[in-house]
Amino acid sequence: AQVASVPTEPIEGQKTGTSGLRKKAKVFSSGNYLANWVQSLFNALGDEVKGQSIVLGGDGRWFNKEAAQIITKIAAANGLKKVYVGQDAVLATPAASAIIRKRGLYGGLIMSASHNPGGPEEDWGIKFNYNSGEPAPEKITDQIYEETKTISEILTCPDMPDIDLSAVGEVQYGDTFSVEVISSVDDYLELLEEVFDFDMLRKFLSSPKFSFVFDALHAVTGAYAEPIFVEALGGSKDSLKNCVPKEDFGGGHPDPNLTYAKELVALMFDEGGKYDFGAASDGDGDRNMILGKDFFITPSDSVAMIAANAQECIPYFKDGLKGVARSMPTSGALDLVAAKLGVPFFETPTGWKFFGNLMDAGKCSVCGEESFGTGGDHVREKDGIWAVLAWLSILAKKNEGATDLVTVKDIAVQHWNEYGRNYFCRYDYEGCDSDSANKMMEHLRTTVIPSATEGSKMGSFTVAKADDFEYTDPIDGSVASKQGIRIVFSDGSRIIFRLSGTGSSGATIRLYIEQYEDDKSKMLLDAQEALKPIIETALEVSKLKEFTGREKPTVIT
Ligand code: VG1
Ligand code: CO
Repeated sequence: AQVASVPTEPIEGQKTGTSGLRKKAKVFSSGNYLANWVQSLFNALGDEVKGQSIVLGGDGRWFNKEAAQIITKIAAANGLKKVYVGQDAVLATPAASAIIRKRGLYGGLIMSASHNPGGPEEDWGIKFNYNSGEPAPEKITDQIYEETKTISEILTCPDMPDIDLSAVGEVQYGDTFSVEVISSVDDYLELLEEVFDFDMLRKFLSSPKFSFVFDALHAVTGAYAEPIFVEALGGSKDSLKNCVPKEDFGGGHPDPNLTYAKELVALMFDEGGKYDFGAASDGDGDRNMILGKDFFITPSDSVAMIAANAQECIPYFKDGLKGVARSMPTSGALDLVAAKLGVPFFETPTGWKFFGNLMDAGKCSVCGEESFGTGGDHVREKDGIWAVLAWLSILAKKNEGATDLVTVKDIAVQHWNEYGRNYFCRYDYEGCDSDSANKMMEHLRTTVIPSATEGSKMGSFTVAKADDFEYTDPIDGSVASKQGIRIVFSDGSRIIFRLSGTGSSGATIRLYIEQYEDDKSKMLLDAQEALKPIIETALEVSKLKEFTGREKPTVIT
């Protein structure tokens, strides 16, 4: 195809956040906004990307199909050899990661703003994943941002016909470029079949004593739920809720937590709960929420419980775990499991990109974040359906030979009795004024941290240390600083403040609270009750109300 150079000018603010570039869909879909970023990406990658193959797909939100046409034409003009596209431009984030790894691709582009709402009035996003399937490291995202500041032309192939995204198969454009539309599901499902014991799962899902429900929140895992839970695992179709993906996610907020997954929460909690197991996933299929009957598993506990049971219940881990990792704000439940298993443990900044190096180096098998992200080293992204299958595997195994159903709650309570319980919760203050939020962080950094010396008192707590979290990657030595204000107390309780890096406007303050309890009589308290004193202390020292005018968080998870 004929290459054309289209003049353009830099657009401000095209800086990658925690997970790709996210803005209002209106912004992305107007003028050269998307094209500028994509061209900047190829400029940043330089000669290395020429002649290479990438994968392209997304979470099915509004503008993805048009974006796929724009991106493919720019890819062709920039000398790529081939673009694999998920059918209908659909690929869950972990599926894209799986495809990069399986097919040995140079990388991939994922069109998603994840759990942010979709539609013409809502959010859009894009990110680049590199050759082991991992979100691009900061070295690359920083370079892309530099390129966006000086970009002057976009290379594209305006005469190239649009791809038929619905037809699986390869189409050649000229001598040097082709596009292959591939199944959104096949590669990913094959990988899951290698990781888990599908025979065991099939048997368990058909057992009359067990019932489950999966809610795709009208988002991308809707495209995966039937082929995986029903066709491959023999589950009932009635178990699938909201599994027809929609461009606006049915007007909802595709975030699997107790606030936004209302329908599922009602099914699992009202009148004592209708199902034994319930799960949901987010916009792009990398997050998960795990529920038992009338019972919530916090993501921080989930990763710890999966790690503790992995070797026994999941064939992929039959030789044991190489190591485990969690993001800094995630509770210390996983640390206790790592110590018991005697495996290496890592604490990384928020965002999945920091786990990739550890996994590539063979130092981490299972990792997780408090933000409903859990995963293993079968891919380099968090993986919602993987987490669901991990929990189903634990349940299936524990129920082998059992007369009464061993429940999600039974597994959790047994875990807490063994390790103690890390009570945890997160308060989100969404849509704050950016200046006020920054001022509060500055207050914490310059006033609170310096005065929080070892042994000093904060409310009824004694400070052990306070800092602004900094991470040195043990593999490549790169340093990420200012990753969250952390106040750790002598009993291991923690207060953490950070600003979100995934929003499309304003500022979101996240407050994370953790308190450890090993008194066996206190394993089943209400988390909000158990954490009340420390939450009050956090709000007091941060002066959050004064700075933001907010009486209450918008979301509690
Ligand atoms: C949030 C979460 C973080 C997660 C990120 C991407 O980031 O806190 O743990 O990795 O979203 O998840 P932030 O910067 O807003 O706190 V997803 O499912 O939106 O790709
Ligand atoms: Co997501």
